[in-house]
Amino acid sequence: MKYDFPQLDHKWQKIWADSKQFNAPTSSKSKKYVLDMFPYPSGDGMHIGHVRIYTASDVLSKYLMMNGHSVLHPTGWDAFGLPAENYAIKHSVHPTVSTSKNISNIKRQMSELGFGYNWDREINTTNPEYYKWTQWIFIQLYKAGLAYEADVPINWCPKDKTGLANEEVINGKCERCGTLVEKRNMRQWMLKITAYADRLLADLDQLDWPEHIITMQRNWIGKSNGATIKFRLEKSNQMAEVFTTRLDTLFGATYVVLAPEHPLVGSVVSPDQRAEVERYIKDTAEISEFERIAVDKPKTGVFSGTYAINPVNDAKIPIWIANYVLPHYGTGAIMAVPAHDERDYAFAQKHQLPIISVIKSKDSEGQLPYVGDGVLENSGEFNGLTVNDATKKIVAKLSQNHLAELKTQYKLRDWVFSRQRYWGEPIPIIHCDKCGAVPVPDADLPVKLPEVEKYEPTGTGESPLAAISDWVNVKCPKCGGAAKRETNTMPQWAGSCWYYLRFIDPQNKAEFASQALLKEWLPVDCYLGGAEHAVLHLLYARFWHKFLFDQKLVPTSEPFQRLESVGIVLANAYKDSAGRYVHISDVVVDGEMAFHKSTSEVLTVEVEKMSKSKGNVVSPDDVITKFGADALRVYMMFIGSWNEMCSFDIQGLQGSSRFLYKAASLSELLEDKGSEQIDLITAKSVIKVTSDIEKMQFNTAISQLMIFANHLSTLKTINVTQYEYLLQLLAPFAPHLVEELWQKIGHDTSIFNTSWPKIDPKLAIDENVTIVVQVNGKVRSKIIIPIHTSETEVVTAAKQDSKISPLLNQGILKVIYVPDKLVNIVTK
Ligand code: ANZ
Ligand code: ZN
Repeated sequence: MKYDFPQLDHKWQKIWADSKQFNAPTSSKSKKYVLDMFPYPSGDGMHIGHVRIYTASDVLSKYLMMNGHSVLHPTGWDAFGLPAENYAIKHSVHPTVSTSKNISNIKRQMSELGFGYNWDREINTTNPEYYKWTQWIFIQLYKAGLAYEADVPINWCPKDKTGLANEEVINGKCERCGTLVEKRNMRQWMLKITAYADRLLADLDQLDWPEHIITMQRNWIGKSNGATIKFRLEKSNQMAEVFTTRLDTLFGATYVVLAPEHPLVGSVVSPDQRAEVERYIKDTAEISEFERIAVDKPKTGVFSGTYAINPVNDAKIPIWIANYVLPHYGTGAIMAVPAHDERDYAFAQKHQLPIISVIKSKDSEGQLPYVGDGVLENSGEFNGLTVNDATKKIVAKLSQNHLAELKTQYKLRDWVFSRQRYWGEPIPIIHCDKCGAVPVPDADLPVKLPEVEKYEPTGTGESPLAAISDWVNVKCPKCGGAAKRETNTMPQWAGSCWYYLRFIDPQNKAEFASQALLKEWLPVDCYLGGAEHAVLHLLYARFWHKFLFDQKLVPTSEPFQRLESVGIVLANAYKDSAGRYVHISDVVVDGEMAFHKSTSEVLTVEVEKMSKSKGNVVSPDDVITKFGADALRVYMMFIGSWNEMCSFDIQGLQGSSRFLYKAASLSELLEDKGSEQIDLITAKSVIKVTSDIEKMQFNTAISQLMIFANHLSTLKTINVTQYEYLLQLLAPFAPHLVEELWQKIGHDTSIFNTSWPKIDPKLAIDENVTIVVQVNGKVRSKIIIPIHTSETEVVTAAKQDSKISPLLNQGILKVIYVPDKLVNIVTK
């Protein structure tokens, strides 16, 4: 039997589209909101990683529909961002042109994979009707004091006259022209995400999210409970304030470190050390924060020439300047305790500074640094106290003189929200000399992104928008005087901060979404995507959502109740003897061996991330043409546990394709007028596939379907009922082929209008247990019975047992029952 896959696929795709089979639900009764992270419309189309995510959300949606739910399963386009702008600069094509071309390509791919999105809810973040509301939300943030302007230091190239991202600075030089980069304070729009730090942290507990993503958010927010302590400077009345989470180790502080950027550096440095300190600061100015604090990097620093006084014991300790202390965390200064901190220990060893152990425990014997728990030593009056008690007592003592204060510190910083770029949402603010920053009135939204001739930065470091004077110059909405528009745009993360809200009410002209509809559909029940967004999109969206919740504009305090994160898809990369990568289309695989197609050279194989340079990118289009959409869908769900990394392998794909052929060929073995008898494997398959899909364990669901199909293939004839179960269970995974077979066996409506099979769980039980039967505590018999049989049934069976019933003539006093194990009958 042969199926003409592209043709069969297209036939059903057209039928579904015409009948709006998978379109928007009208009622939210028994709703499920299934969302996948909407794509950026890249020129390369969808990659296999997308296919893995979107197939899963599609399987889940189709499954939920067959279970009677109203399923909201929309998608759209996260279309602002640098790639489109860079493409525009290079090819002089307006970003809207390339974006819409890319969108129609990905849309074609999605349709060819049989994805049942609610296309009448499609949104595009670059559409003015959409970003009108992105701007409106920004204005609400501004009015609430959560959007503000500030001067913050950024990397600046004096030759290109533009700001650079950290990633664009290579060894302190501009990546493009090689000029030394300067730090420059630049006016930026900031969002006060730190105001939500505590709630963003606390509410993680109420989410059904993967533990590793929760941990990443927790670490990124980085709450530390500690204290600030003041160290008097020996030669002045000034104080150096440090932040520590280990107040208990104060007696072990053998030096103080200031970040090179610390404002006190100028005044603490002694005249004879000045030159050396200045040299150090200059030499280390360009090192990234990441390298500065890495535990395995050498710890550099320089002595300031002066001393500080430890407030707890008046010890005189040296002040050092070192870049392993960061300027924007805590107070930008630390007390260093080399005996109990790894970085301080490495530094003290390198610069021969004293190391005093102040915490001891059984496990610490002779081990430095010792970072664990214990009791205090070498700490005067506090010796013998536990870490906790000592902390309390030391705070109490020092706070009398205002030298210490408990303090909670977060790693999270406010969000730099402006970009000096063209392809983003204009920030809807007007600057007036008289009135200051004035938000654009609602009636004037959206502030449309104007057409420009050049997308490149203007050379003033401002966005290209600054060059369009008739756009920039406006009247102040407040006083009517001459004013100028803000020319910075929003970062690419803005549009995705609230898109899941717009899907609920995409055409609404009066509000970003109606309150009634939001109440019906929120929260998103299941959100699927990649872990790379763990602390970017997923944190930003939670922040906006909580703000909207506070404004009483959304009914829930969290947007995404359950999150599932996909594992990345690797693939074989082939190398020839010279170590060059060979493109997969030039590789012939024969069993365990791989050869070059034209030279027949034997190739070596390694599993690697897909990339163009390694020649191992698998194109979904190629696979679909050769094997059909269903084989790819089934394979992507079968390839391994969905949350874990997996490796694409053409032989595995062929296996999935064979499985589909087998499932199809079974339709030849159907009984004319079948019985409705359900056998054990059928029953077990219904139970297992159902619970596996609920748990997103698609690979084991497919294994079970394979067992099921194999089983049916061993029968001489198959009753229709059992085969229909197979097709229904397979439908979410292989919708095209299944619809075809469903039609072939005599149905004239879609299989997706049928209800998901339900089975009495008892029919799926094949395990028996041996139950010991006692009479008055003595073992008299054993009975074998299906596991989990009810108490009444077990006891009845025990009483009727041939060895037992003769013993019960006096009548029964009571029965003791231990499930699946024992019945003890006590007679009168
Ligand atoms: C003394 C001490 C003793 C410390 C000890 C640790 C262990 P978290 O948990 O990340 O908040 N620190 C404080 N500010 C810093 C800065 N700006 N740059 C680099 N390091 C800084 O870490 C808090 C600890 O990190 C603080 O507690 C401080 O070192 C250091 F046995 O103080 B600790
Ligand atoms: Zn004004």
